[in-house]
Amino acid sequence: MILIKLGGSILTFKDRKYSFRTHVAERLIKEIKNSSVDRYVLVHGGGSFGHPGAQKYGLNTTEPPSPAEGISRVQLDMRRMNNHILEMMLDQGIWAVSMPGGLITIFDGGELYEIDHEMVRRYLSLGTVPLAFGDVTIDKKRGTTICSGDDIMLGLSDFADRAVFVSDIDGIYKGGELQEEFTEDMLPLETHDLPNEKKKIDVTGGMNKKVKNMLKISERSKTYLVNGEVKGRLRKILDEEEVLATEVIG
Ligand code: IP8
Repeated sequence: MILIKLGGSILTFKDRKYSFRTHVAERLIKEIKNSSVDRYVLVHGGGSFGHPGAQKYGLNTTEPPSPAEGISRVQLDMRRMNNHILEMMLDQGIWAVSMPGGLITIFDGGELYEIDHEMVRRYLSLGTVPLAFGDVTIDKKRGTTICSGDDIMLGLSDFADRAVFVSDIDGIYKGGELQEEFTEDMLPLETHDLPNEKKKIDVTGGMNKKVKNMLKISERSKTYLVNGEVKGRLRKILDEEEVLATEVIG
């Protein structure tokens, strides 16, 4: 099984609320379809659908209680985004099933505590494509928290062969240089290592947190970061062809 995450930064313009990048999303779904990969889970992030509301209602803070209105509204925003992708997949004959992060996970103090592997496995075995996404979820200590797409990637990585993160950068940079391979000793990343970072609202922690998470995933499955803005790169990495990307090695 392959895990593919389409980041919110590629699916939306992060500084314009609810701006879904239909053409980019359609192309990326086609690239997956045209690749040789047939057993996969697709995960997506929140971008300008999930993050502004999560920030507005303080859903990713340790301060209880999370306002019921915020839980409800941010879940709606994420389901709206998810529906765009779900419809696109169905239009291309990919039989995806929606799996809200809020219904397949439980958190404890902001950390993933449990993820419903069985649900994911059973849908996979029916020949469908689980389409999971970042969401508001239940937290044993805080009441609720934000489950990011990256948390879902980590949670499912123990039965994945490969994990591919699709972003809007060519890979991970260190000291101005794109790294073909990234290892733990290269942390932390500094601001100048993060080309697009500053403009964006990201309630789930920024690039250092993402890379740390990828390092953990890479202990279980081969892990890559690839630029989805450039046509063909996602298809190539899925087909294990030579392509510009970073392999994260934990
Ligand atoms: O963009 C965040 O998911 P991410 C989901 O993968 C929400 O961190 C609701 C902000």
